[in-house]
Amino acid sequence: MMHDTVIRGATVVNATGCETADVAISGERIAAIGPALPASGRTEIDARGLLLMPGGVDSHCHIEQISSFGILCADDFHSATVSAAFGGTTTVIPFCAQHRTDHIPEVLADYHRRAAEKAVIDYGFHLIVANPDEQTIGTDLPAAIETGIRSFKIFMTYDRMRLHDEQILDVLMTARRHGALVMVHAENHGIISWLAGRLTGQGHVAPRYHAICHTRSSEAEAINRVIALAEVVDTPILIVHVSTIEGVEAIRAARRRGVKVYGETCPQYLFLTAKDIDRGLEGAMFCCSPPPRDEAAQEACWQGLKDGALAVYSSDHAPYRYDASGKLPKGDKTTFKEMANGVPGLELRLPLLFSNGVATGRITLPEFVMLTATRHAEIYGLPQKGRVVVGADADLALWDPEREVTVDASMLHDNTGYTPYAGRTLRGWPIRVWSRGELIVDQVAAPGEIAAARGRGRFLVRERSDATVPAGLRIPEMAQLAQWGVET
Ligand code: DUC
Ligand code: ZN
Ligand code: ZN
Repeated sequence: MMHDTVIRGATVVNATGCETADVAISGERIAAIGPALPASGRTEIDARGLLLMPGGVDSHCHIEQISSFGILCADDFHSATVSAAFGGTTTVIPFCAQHRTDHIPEVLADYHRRAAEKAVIDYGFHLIVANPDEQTIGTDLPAAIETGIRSFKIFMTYDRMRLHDEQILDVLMTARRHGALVMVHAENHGIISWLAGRLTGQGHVAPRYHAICHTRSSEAEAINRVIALAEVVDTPILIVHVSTIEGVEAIRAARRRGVKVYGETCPQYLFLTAKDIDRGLEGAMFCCSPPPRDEAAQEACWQGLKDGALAVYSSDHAPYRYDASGKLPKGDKTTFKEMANGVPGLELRLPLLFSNGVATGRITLPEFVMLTATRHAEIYGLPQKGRVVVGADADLALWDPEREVTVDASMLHDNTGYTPYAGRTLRGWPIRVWSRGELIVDQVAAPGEIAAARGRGRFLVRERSDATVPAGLRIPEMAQLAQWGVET
């Protein structure tokens, strides 16, 4: 029997451990794994000295999305997925964004159409819920779940997106009933908008004030509040883009009580600080929400990733150009309240963590795979992704752990036009990437070329995952109601 491809002698890395083995691909799947596989491949690759890992799963990125300010981000489904592939990521889960007056079925149809035309790797969707009215709660969310969109994002801040506590409870209850995960942007709206109003009123409009308004306490308060809400209805939640010591600790403490709350952090909270924002107008290129903090917060995020308080490491790729289309709608008169919020990170997510985590000994190779691929697949219901096992999709990245690359925006494939990580030298780089058995990036034979047709990426119908199953913990009042036979 002949395989399509056999990759020989790499160190194969899974979240469960490493082994030296050959890996055979037939069609779209991994067909065999073992030492010295007897069958040959039409293509044979000598991968001794290299690492073969599951392609990354990036469960938090913004692609061709219109922000609540009406700004379209810089990447479409083609540029974003090409960029992801070059960075060793083979699955993305971006957002379909409902704005307050939008009808969800139309929003979904629109994102589906655009992604199907352009994506070069597989993708799922989360749905941003900005208007949880009866139609949304009773009909549209259950219908979206039926089609494999098993996660929603909600906001506790932003005038045009935020939900009140009662609305959050409605969304949580719907997720509980139908088996979906609620992702939460947790920041206290009042603190941020009150401080921003006072500062802009006094003419303090530079990007550095963005990091001041989004206080650490605003993140901590909102995380604690949404955990309390989730406990009322015993519904799992995932806090996205956690940036503070206090936020990590709130999640850790809740998890110790048995609450099912997952945390996520992102490159900007491990590798940037508020000092990066404090450089005049150019600080806009480092502005995201929540903002990067300080070295102690970076340390807390690393610790959270190590001990499980933070379950996943995602890019939160939110690409906006440093011009009137994104960061500077009013040129050099733009205030920090008017800039688009977000930084790019799809392509460098994995190399940054590899270089600063694995190459420095902070995390192990299996932890790297767990944080960048396997846990995303587990939490978001993608059993065919995130693992190098027989029968899984052949989504693979072959890494050269010694390759050194000095980052420059011109070598990246997204449309942002800058990177917050320019000038850093990273060690470890993905040199070949397969998506469902197709070699789509080959930095050895065809450096810089993408060998993937527009639209080859497939929509992933996601399954219900264990992460969505309620913990079975009742707060005393809800337990009392249950005893009295009162339905909630
Ligand atoms: N939240 C995100 O997840 N990304 C960009 C901006 C924001 O508020
Ligand atoms: Zn957010
Ligand atoms: Zn985001």
